[in-house]
Amino acid sequence: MRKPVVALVGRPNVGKSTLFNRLSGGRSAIVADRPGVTRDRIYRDVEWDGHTFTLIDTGGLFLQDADFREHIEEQVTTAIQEADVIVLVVDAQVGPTTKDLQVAQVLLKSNKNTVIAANKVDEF
Ligand SMILES: Nc1nc2c(ncn2[C@@H]2O[C@H](COP(=O)(O)OP(=O)(O)OP(=O)(O)O)[C@@H](O)[C@H]2O)c(=O)[nH]1
Ligand SMILES: [Mg+2]
Repeated sequence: MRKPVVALVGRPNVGKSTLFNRLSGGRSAIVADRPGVTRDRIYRDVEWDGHTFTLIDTGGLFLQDADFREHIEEQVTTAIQEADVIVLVVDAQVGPTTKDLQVAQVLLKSNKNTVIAANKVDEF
């Protein structure tokens, strides 16, 4: 049986890959304190709280001044299409930004079930 697919989506640098590594129990996604680190999507099968699902890490949407922005956006679009549920990851330290709103609009158009995860609440 096909496992449910959950995609982590958000603007750059909000901590999608860090969350992906935490949930998948590995270090397959590269993490760094600068936007545009993740470019290609990554898949891992995850068991969390008694549930098994396939998790997708994606690159950040609306990346500024990058010639690979279009490539990232194509990758994110594919992940959104494949997902049963999307986790919209935001940075609670920075608060809502215009880019978060733009990402939310993309997800609204996709008509996919979406939950928001306010990340980075450990340090204020
Ligand atoms: N304090 C704190 N920092 C975090 C948390 N999650 C991620 N970070 C930091 O935020 C920065 C960006 O993390 P990434 O996981 O690379 O972010 P991303 O959303 O995957 O970034 P892109 O792939 O560039 O879109 C890194 O310096 C992380 O260490 C968190 O829960 N708390
Ligand atoms: Mg990343």
